[in-house]
Amino acid sequence: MFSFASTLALLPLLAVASPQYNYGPAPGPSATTSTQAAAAAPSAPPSTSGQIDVGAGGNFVFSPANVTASNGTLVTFFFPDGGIPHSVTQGDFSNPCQPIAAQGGQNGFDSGLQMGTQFTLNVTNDQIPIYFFCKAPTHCGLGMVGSINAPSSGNTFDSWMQAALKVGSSEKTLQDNGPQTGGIGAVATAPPSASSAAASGSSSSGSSGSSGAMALTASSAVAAVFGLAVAMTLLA
Ligand SMILES: *[C@@H]1O[C@H](CO)[C@@H](O)[C@H](O)[C@H]1NC(C)=O
Ligand SMILES: *[C@@H]1O[C@H](CO)[C@@H](O)[C@H](O)[C@H]1NC(C)=O
Ligand SMILES: *[C@@H]1O[C@H](CO)[C@@H](O)[C@H](O)[C@H]1NC(C)=O
Ligand SMILES: [Cu+2]
Repeated sequence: MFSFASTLALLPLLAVASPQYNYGPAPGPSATTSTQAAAAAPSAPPSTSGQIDVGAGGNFVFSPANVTASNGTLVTFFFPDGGIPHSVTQGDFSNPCQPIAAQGGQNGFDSGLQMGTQFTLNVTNDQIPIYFFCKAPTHCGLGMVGSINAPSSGNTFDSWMQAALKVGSSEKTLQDNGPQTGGIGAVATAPPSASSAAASGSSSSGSSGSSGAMALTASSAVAAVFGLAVAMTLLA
């Protein structure tokens, strides 16, 4: 008979070994505990109809990181006002952690490195996936990436994240050329402006996406319970 004590001993192992999605925080020593995530969670006002708000920063995440937005929807990124600058830079699925090449004379959007500002995109073609990343050194390779209208198979948000994590520490340091308006599939019509969210405290967004530290923590708990159930079934 399988003892309760040895089941308990297995728990941490099972939690680590169980499959779980990694929508927001990068794996690794810097992003696995909820206390760290809570201390640095990116914040943005709640989203409303036609307006999606994304926290851009904190523990190297966009929150929510995978959003769905139809034509004319505004997606506003809020950069935290402290310490580490971040960017929202349009990327290319086939070339992670590098700015997308211009298409037909149109460059990708790029907020440039920012702190305490907000940057808004207007979705102009909801039929194409839009991928973005943070160009601050090492952030993309740590998984600071996001998508708008990524497909549910093929070039998904998950595979975009995995591609960035694969670049990892070999990420090339990018030059910051300041804000670039325009964009492909979503356009910035203005450079970043002073953030209206600065005074709103630390309310954490994430209502319209499956990303963020809380989702990760919850999925870890589910994975641990699931792992225990599987182990007891196998060992019974
Ligand atoms: C977003 O872009 C569409 C199409 O170009 C335009 O009609 C709309 O006015 C824009 N929305 C805002 C708030 O600028
Ligand atoms: C959104 O706009 C693009 C570009 O004009 C167009 O190709 C696409 O069909 C529009 N999407 C919908 C749902 O109408
Ligand atoms: C990301 O959002 C798209 C819709 O924009 C959805 O089809 C896809 O399943 C989402 N992916 C994840 C991993 O949540
Ligand atoms: Cu960043």
